[in-house]
Amino acid sequence: MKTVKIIIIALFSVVLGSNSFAQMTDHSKMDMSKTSTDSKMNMTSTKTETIKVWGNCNTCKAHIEKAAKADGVNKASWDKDSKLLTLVYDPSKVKSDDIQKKIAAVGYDTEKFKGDDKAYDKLDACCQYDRKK
Ligand SMILES: [Cu+2]
Repeated sequence: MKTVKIIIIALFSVVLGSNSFAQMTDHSKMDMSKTSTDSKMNMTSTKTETIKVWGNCNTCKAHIEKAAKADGVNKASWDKDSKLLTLVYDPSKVKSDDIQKKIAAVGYDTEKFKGDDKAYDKLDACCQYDRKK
């Protein structure tokens, strides 16, 4: 009878022990999945967008990319042949419209905004692109 009691107690403690162990494991699993979800959210929080920006040459490219670089903009790359600006940015930090406004302010037309006239007039002759109508 004594042995049976000991066995029951032993079994009980094993069950209890494994239970609490299982709980701990669950906890660490939850924490891990939470962390991985968070980092996934961080990864998907950058947005890639392609915007048409009018311009001619490599000087334009330098102007456009410099104007596009801002807080929250990870990448700004303009292609003079396709006239497409590829932006990789964090939409929680910066808006596409604001980036385009900055580009327009240095004289370049974008899809949404017309380049500033005074800034355009000051551009090098090679950069006087055919303006958006
Ligand atoms: Cu140019």
